[in-house]
Amino acid sequence: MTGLLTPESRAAFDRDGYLLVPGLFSPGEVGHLRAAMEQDPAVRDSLYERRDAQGKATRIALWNEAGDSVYGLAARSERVVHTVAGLLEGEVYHYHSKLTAKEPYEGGAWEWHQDYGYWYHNGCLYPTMASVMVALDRCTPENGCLQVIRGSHRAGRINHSRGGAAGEQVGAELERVEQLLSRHERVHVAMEPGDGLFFHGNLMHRSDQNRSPDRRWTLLFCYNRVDNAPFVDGRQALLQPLATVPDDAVEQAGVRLSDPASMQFQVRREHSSVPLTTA
Ligand SMILES: O=C(O)CCC(=O)C(=O)O
Repeated sequence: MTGLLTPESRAAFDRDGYLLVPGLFSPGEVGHLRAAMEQDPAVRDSLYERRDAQGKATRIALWNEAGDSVYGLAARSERVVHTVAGLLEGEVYHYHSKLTAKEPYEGGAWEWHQDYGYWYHNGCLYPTMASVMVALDRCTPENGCLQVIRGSHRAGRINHSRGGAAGEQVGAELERVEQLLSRHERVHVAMEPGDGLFFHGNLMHRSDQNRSPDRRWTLLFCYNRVDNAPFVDGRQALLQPLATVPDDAVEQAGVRLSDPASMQFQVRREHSSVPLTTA
């Protein structure tokens, strides 16, 4: 099963480490996803903040179980899951999902990192892992769209550490990031609501502060290959079968919220009390 892939897009992912799929979700579907994120009390109650090097906070909510909410169905939709399985060349399961929220003028930066730079420490042996970023709002260089270093996934995993230039965040070794930037193109990935960015676990990425009046929220669905399940127990999701749903499930569900008891939201001490904006 290859989902939305063609031989050309498959080759582009291998070369670049990412693949942008315009209109992965329709305007109606992304409307449901956005409304669910704005209304779901479980999402709001689990939001926490990560300060960047300049002390500006970017906000995140994270849950391990995909579940039956409209955003769980999107994470389980055939178009997404089969595409990720095609890119990673094997059966995948849902690793976790996240909302990353940058409020107008307030939202902080994400410092350079690779997702596998974190996930390695959760006991995943291989970088056969990928994320799908779905734009809930328009994402532009001004409001802090994702930036990627094209082809950087081919450098393999780079060491990450907390603090210093990464603020409260865990950032990649800067000397290596600079070397990557001197050899590869840095791309600002502008996205319209509903666009999907598939990217490899070793792709180096970051995003700037939101210095604009426009909110920037994105949903991220993350996957691991079934044969790469963590070899240690931790708070991250262990292997669970991923039941895919037909592509029309998202439209059919409407603004269906989560059942927090079964979703395993991560709640942190540094819970965010700042009110959320609605777009
Ligand atoms: O939302 C963003 O700009 C980046 C989020 C990210 O890189 C992450 O959650 O690992």
